[in-house]
Amino acid sequence: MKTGRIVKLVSGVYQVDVDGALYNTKPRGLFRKKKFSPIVGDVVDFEVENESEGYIYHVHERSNQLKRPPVSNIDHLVIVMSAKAPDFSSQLLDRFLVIAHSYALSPSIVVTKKDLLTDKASQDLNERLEVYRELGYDVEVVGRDDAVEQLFTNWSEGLVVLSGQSGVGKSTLLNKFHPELSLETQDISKALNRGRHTTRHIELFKFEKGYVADTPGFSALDFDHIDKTELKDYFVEIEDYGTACKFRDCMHMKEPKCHVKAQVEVGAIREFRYQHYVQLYEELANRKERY
Ligand SMILES: Nc1nc2c(ncn2[C@@H]2O[C@H](COP(=O)(O)OP(=O)(O)OP(=O)(O)O)[C@@H](O)[C@H]2O)c(=O)[nH]1
Ligand SMILES: [Mg+2]
Ligand SMILES: [Zn+2]
Repeated sequence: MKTGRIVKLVSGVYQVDVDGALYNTKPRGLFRKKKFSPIVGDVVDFEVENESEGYIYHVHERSNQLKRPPVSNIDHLVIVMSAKAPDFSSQLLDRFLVIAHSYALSPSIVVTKKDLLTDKASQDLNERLEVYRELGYDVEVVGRDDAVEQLFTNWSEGLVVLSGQSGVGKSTLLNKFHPELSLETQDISKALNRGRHTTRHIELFKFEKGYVADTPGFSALDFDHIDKTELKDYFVEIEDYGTACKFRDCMHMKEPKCHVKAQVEVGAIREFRYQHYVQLYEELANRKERY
């Protein structure tokens, strides 16, 4: 018996890493009966067969799990946005943050392509990002020629997952830090035309002390698991101030004596953050239930 971590899934075969040795394994039939599948990131026990093959018979309990792409036991989620091409959008960032919080992950934020901004635009962006720093997020801004070692030192252990829209430069960041990876990157115009990610599957890359993965971004489907009543908990300041509303189950929409709306009025909660909350709340309330 051996224990290792699933680093890759290719046509039903799970590649498991045990201290640098790779095994091609398959799950035992018992998982199928339970409608349970192992996913990348899982720590598994398996029986070795034919030296480098094996059968998974036990999956260790997951500390967390992203649904799309399926990956588990994430230690650090990094949301990557670009300053330009595609343009920075706080609405998109807020959606990524909601998804991260819905999986109980505390994300950090990296904004790339600073070099494409004029000084003025760079200053404006910094002001917009200051809001997120005040909310407690770690925000870093990098350009093409900036060193990124510093960025990654905080994330050198455990499993680090980079997530973000296509073309923001996730693979480029990883290549800078680990040139030996030589991940495929793509001209942004081509990426947008194709409408899909250059990076399409999830794979964990192993380093001295941990793993790192580059994933495709989220889509609208990724809000499926979020109930509209829990959305308020995923905007940190709304959750904070919300405890002082008159009604315990206040959704901060049209309720009277809403402390959140009062804080928006006085500017303690940014208007744009509240608007993003309201928009998303309405989308979740109006979506068609799928069975
Ligand atoms: N000017 C500039 N271009 C960058 C920077 N980072 C990435 N790029 C370019 O942006 C394009 C897309 O980068 P990728 O690393 O492929 O983006 P990705 O996030 O991995 O995209 P997907 O794999 O499609 O999800 C490439 O042409 C990169 O060279 C940067 O800091 N500055
Ligand atoms: Mg990529
Ligand atoms: Zn309220």
